[in-house]
Amino acid sequence: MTAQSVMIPWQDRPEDCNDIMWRFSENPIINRYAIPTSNSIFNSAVIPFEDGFAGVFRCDNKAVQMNIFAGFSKDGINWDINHDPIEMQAGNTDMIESDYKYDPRVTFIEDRYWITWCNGYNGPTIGIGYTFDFKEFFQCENAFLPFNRNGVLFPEKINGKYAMLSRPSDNGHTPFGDIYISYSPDMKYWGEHRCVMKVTPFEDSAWQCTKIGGGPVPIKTEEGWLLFYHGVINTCRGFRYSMGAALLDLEDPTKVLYRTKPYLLAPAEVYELTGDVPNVVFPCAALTEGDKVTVYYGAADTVVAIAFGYISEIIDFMKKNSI
Ligand code: BMA
Repeated sequence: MTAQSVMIPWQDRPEDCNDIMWRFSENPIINRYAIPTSNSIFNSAVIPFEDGFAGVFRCDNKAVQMNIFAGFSKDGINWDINHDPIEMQAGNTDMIESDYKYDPRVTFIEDRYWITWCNGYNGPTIGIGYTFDFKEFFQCENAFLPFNRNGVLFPEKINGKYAMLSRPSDNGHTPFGDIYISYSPDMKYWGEHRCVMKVTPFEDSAWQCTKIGGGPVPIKTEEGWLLFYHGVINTCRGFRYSMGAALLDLEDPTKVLYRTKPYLLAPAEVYELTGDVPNVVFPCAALTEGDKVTVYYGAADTVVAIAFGYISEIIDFMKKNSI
């Protein structure tokens, strides 16, 4: 089980800070050259594991090929990332093609750790795999037809079915995108596709007016599923990726109860403003301990950083500043 015996990484809000979420003073926590072959390490997922944490990391190599790597940490901050990418064995289907893998998410459901990622199969779509130990990995059927990105599983079945958010997209640097939900009885066949959230009108909340996508696995709270997500605006310097949050109904997550009008975190620090792709804050994982939440995000498509908040404050903020 993921029952937590370890403390999540945490730093109290600085005294002079009035923001709902604040950054770790030692960001970034993983630098671009953390393994010998890497050009960049970002948009990665972590989860409590044994007496510490495990993770699935997006490491692009120096040929700029995208792949995912397992890693381990005692404290969630200092990571040992394997030098070789994850090798998949056949899961609930024959081995299927994977030209590349990127932007993983990880969650524990029932008896195993499930991983979703953007899988190269005639263009990007959502790959699914599982592991029990972060040593052996099994690849399942792709969830959707190409093109799709940001496949994010819910951490438990909803009304008896696995549930996953995703963002139908195109084969390039998609200039559109809304968040959908799909259900599956078996992690193989996905259907009942419904729209959850669309981009906002520019006049209402411009940071999320071009495209949005699910971030970390949703966090179950008494009031609903807390979903951190990324929102994008197209500026004269290109796409700018920020982070907001929404609260989805526990029984029917297509019902959006609240959604932040202002962002919670947007590119502002040097490591978010500059890198291989400037102006990117891209959350892919969150750890919780009581009311505390620590969000892991890729910064400028180059490094991994973390930010902190209190779940109750975030929900309160959402209620007062909802679209
Ligand atoms: C998206 C994905 C992400 C990336 C982002 C910003 O389309 O490729 O991996 O962080 O663009 O470049």
